[in-house]
Amino acid sequence: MPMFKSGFIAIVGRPNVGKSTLINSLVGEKVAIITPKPQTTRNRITGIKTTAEGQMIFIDTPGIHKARTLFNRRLVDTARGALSDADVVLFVVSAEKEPGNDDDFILETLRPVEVPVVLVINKIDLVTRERLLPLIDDYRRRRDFREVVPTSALKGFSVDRLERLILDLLPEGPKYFPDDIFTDLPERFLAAEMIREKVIILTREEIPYVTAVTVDTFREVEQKNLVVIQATITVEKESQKGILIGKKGSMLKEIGTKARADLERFFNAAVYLELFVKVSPGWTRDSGRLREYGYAKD
Ligand SMILES: Nc1nc2c(ncn2[C@@H]2O[C@H](COP(=O)(O)OP(=O)(O)OP(=O)(O)O)[C@@H](O)[C@H]2O)c(=O)[nH]1
Ligand SMILES: [Mg+2]
Repeated sequence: MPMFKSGFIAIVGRPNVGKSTLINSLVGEKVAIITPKPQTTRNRITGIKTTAEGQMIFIDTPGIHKARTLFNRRLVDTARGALSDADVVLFVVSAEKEPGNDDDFILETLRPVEVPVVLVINKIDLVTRERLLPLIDDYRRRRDFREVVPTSALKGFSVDRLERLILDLLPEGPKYFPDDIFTDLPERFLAAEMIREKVIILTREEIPYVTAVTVDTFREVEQKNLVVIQATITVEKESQKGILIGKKGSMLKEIGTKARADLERFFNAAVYLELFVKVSPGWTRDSGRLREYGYAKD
């Protein structure tokens, strides 16, 4: 019998390059939220894919950048923390962008990493072949990557090829999770993330970056195939609370409607969703409250 392989695959890169889109595409389920705005992901997101040959435990991470604020430093620490457990690292970059300071900073972070590092050049649907080849050379000059795989996580180009490569690189190992499990994240967390995704998509300026979502109630009513969710959206200022609620509650209603549709699909049940908005002045600069909202050091 061929041996079974398993291990952890850390997905790292600058904000907005498509790491979360890639994990969802690799796993075949939406485990990570995706928005057009940078710094969407704030935690380690696990996505598990099991095949006859092996079990791949993907870890999506916050975008790594030269962070100045306490909150952003926490996010970067979370991302770097995922590297220590990894058997394979996917360094994801965008084909649209020249390698920048943040990429060099990430390469610096990756320098001591001894496990295979694969360069994933994502968003190739946005560039021509003429543009891609010099970009590959440019990155190759910065590190001797185990492999370079151009992908489009959005369109699904070369995601199969990447999976094949990962299985080849993983060590022999046990099946850590049952076949049908695709994440180990708690349902409450997944629900909070789906709500946060809608807030980021529907709001502007600083609002996405000062919003935390916590689920206060998550109750399954099995006889009715219903899930009751009460969640609090926290912002830093009264004015931001006003924007989130909107005229006659219109914004909060839209967030609720869109989140509920996603939650119903995800939990395959009817969802009763109730949202509250709270002001917690300066929470993004306060280590105690960062921890309270789920952004502690791992
Ligand atoms: N055209 C194109 N867009 C993509 C591709 N992959 C991701 N995107 C888009 O890029 C944006 C960011 O995608 P995410 O997956 O949230 O990026 P991320 O790297 O996880 O971002 P952070 O969590 O903020 O670090 C979204 O609008 C995606 O739809 C791709 O292959 N092609
Ligand atoms: Mg992300």
